[in-house]
Amino acid sequence: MKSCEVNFDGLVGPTHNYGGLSYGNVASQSNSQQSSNPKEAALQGLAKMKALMEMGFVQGVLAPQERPDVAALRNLGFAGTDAQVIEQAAKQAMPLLVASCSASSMWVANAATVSPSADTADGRVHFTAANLNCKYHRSIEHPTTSRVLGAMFADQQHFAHHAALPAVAQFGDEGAANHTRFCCDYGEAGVEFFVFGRSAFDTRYPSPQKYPARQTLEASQAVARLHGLSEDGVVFGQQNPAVIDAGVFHNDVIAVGNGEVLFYHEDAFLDTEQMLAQLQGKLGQLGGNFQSICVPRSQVGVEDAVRSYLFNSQLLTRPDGTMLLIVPEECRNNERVWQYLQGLTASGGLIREVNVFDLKQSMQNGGGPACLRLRVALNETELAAVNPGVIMTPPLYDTLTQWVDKHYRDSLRETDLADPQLLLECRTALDELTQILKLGSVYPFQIN
Ligand code: SUG
Repeated sequence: MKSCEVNFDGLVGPTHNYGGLSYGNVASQSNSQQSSNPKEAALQGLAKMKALMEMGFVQGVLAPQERPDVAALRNLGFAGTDAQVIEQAAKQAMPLLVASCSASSMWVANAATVSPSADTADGRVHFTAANLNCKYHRSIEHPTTSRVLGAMFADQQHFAHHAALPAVAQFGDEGAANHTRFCCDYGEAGVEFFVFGRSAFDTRYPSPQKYPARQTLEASQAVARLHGLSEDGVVFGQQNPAVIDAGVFHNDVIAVGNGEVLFYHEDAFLDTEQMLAQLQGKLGQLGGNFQSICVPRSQVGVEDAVRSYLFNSQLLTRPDGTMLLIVPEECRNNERVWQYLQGLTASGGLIREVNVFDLKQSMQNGGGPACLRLRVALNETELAAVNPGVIMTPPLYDTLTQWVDKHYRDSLRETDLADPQLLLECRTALDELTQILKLGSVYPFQIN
């Protein structure tokens, strides 16, 4: 049976703004308080989805969340009508209002960890929503994420959904941003590579000194157990704490993998040789030929990697088996990175082509091409069981761009977040979106 990897991209929500909410994420911190353009952000994301669809890849779309999250503000003690809740929060605790307005659910690589059916004990595709508990503004995403994923992948014969792990730092889980799968064919068993930043219970593992390590070993292990993965099909590796301190808050900022290939920076991991040997050995057992492409620090330093988001790229397999790298514009603007990429594609290796996308609105909050997509490998039967409303088609692209044009503002600043009208605009837009994507009722304002 034919299988493929589907990229479900997060649609940027109407409240996209630069809140400076992510300590340890250099772009989020340095663009704090800038004026954002939600309309442009959403259109940039849609342009990427359209381009991939036109290249022949199956492309899906993942809906944004209801913001401001009035229910979250109520849980923090603000009361009255929705407008009063927003007004009080703006007056008494602006940082909480800003957090409740974040459109961060757009970075769907953090929505969940996904294991394809070929890897799992019960032969279903497994999803675990990420608790994202390192940052308050992201920790409020998972209940809606679970409902949206449930509406997209509703057929229980093929899809299994797990609730987010316990919401404590010891089980900090950031989803697929720290998870890569290697395989010969998407429909065959593969090796799932979980990368963690620290261990919560075992002091032998080092931790970063400055910035938080968001993913714990124990969270990754729990996800592997929940998904029913076999020991032979799993490798755990640790991120180099020094790169976390240099701004690599997720592993997908310093490495990306697909098929039999891992593209990574020399400084990305601890015990790199041993980890590569495990990946090679386990994929070898499955008949695969693991290959790694290491970018040496002499050619691209960690700082350039973080600034350009070279590794937050999408590594896609073309029909002829060669690979294509989808990178953000910032890679072309960085001389050393661009020179490296020119050399890479000219070398006759597996990666033959680099495509550049303007995702500046998302990039300014630390979200590149890979952050914006959640990968789900599906066989033909499973693909047919996905809610067809979320699969990108030329008419859906047109409908969504018109929807964005109609509902989104082209400028948003912190003071605008206190406007109760923004909540109404957001709800009106999302209500229409659930009809466009045929999701049913998934938002708090629709179900309470
Ligand atoms: O969690 N930025 C996100 C970026 C997530 C990128 N995802 C991956 N690497 N997969 C984060 O730090 C910034 C929001 C603000 O500051 O307004 C933010 O949440």
